[in-house]
Amino acid sequence: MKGWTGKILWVDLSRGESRVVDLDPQLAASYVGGRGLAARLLWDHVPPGADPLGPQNLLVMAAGPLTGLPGPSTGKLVVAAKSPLTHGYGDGNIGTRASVAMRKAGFDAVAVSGASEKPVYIYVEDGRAEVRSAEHLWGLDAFEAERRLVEEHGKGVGVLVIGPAGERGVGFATVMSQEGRAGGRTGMGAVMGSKRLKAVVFRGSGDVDIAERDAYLREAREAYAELKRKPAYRFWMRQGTMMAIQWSQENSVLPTYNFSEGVFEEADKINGFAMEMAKVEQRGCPNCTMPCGNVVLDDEGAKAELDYENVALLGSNIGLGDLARVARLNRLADMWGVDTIGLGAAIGYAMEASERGLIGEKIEWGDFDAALRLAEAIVGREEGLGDTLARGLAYAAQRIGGEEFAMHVKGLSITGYDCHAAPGMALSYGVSPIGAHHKDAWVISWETQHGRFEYTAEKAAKVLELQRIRGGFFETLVACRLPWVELGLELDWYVRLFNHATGLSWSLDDHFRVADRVLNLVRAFWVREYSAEGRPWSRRLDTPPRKWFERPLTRGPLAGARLDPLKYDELLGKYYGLMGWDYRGIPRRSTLERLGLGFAAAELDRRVGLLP
Ligand code: PTT
Ligand code: SF4
Repeated sequence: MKGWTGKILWVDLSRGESRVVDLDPQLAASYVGGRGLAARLLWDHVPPGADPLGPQNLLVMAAGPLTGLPGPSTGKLVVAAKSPLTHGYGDGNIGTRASVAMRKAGFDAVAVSGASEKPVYIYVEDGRAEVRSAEHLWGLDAFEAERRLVEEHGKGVGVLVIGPAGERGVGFATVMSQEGRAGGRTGMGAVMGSKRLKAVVFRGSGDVDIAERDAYLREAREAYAELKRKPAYRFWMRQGTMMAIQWSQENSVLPTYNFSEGVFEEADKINGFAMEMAKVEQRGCPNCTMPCGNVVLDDEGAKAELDYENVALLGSNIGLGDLARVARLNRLADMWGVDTIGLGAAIGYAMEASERGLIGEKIEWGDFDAALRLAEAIVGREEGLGDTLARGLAYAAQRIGGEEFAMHVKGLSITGYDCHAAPGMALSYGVSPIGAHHKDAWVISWETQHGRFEYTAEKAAKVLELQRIRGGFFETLVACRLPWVELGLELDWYVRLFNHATGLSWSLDDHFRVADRVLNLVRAFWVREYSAEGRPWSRRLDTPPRKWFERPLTRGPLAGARLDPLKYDELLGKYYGLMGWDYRGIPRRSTLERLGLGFAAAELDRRVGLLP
């Protein structure tokens, strides 16, 4: 099996034991890696209805055949588990030296089951693993814990770590690495914490055996050179994802005041140009020649790494037009190991709840001190509002009210795009495989050029096309999608790199078949888990919050715009038709069987009755 290491490391934390299992070549060919492999492992090994924060949940770290090989932006890793936030499939994609070191240590994936009684970390080195005490690390923030581990094990290790948010089970706690890389908005850090797993440390000295080494290396060199020739390269190197603040403002999609508006009056204080004035450093993931981690000093003089989403959710969405203060919230979120998007969404929701008199606390738009205090209460799980918000927006809305402005889909808070005037992007959030995330179908850019207000079949097809590329192709390879998204590095480069690595002769369509299999298995996992937990499945779950349908924009050039509920529902139906799903949003038996998912069809048929 060239291109894959062919090994999965299994660690059972209840017993403190590990074992190495061969990766079935058939499984590798069917699911490739990353999200695909993770989804299949979760389907097979998580008992239906398992408590996401219980020992039965499985935490998977999965690489793909391109991970860690020299090649554009291949230093990425998928972290996945049943999500404590959504109770469905959850994953995230983190750029980290741990991805490279894991493959060099001989593993395509690490799967962690059980739970330890005492805090531990897993040390993985060249084909073997040990479970070690982490008593001395428990309670430390993610930066400090990683520094200590690097001191103990020497430079050259890759570390995945959680902060206090993960230890305390905050629903949107992330896995962290390298003081600014975060993965798993869906609460993957909380799953680690529930297993008392503070960190996983990787050291590897081997090489992944690939089929056509010379051809691979030549292709990779050319791809790197091609990237630097792309016209967008220079501006990207200046602003990275931060350039999207200006773009979103110009297109009335910048989340503002808890997704009530799409323009922010102080956007120029927090946009990419403001960031450029404050920038002190540029960081990135391994193997990346277009690093997008823009580092600025926050209002306390400490370094903070900014991204578009972080600034949109912790800035305009809470009415805060002060980049240095946004940067402080961003840095603290990274140290605590909590999702910046989830945190900004929780604060925005609390500000609106305060304005509407649903809570006693006075938390006004743009009030930095109140936002900071609330963030501390959430991460500290302080009794009352802090603990309620730490459980996620779906729970908070049940307790507090304001369901129409709790901005989430299936429990995962919405990322940085307002959709009052973007039905395609609303659909993308509605049907994302993990809850409201743009990672699978960032259709907004295409939508602004092809008709903002249409609800056409073409739009539904575009969402599916992007899901196949972003959520399927890149998440299974596993590589960063930004060289393609932002600089236009053609997909064929990745197909050729994959073929040289594996010795296979796949076309892009072959990859899309894998993508369809993975997207359907993920949906089947959601339906299975909801059914096992006694939650009825319906198309309502694929619909974004009522605010975008009921309360039009009041500012900017698109004032008056809002989504049309009937047309949205029709658009959803068009998407279901393309996917081969029924009116409930459940895959048909024929769809699952065509994709080699007969085992999932049998299980779902028993539970919810499949349509042919
Ligand atoms: C991703 C989500 C995003 S999407 C951002 S900013 W973005 C937020 N970043 C956070 C952060 O930082 N700190 C923190 N405490 N929480 C954060 N939560 C948010 O998490 C990230 C980049 C970015 S920056 C994006 S778009 C791309 N995402 C990719 C993806 O999903 N798949 C893929 N194959 N390639 C990708 N490339 C880009 O990676 P999640 P990272 Mg991320 C500080 O994790 O769970 O997927 O959520 O991993 O290494 O930080 O890189 O404008
Ligand atoms: Fe990481 Fe950014 Fe490079 Fe992608 S473009 S690999 S997210 S540094």
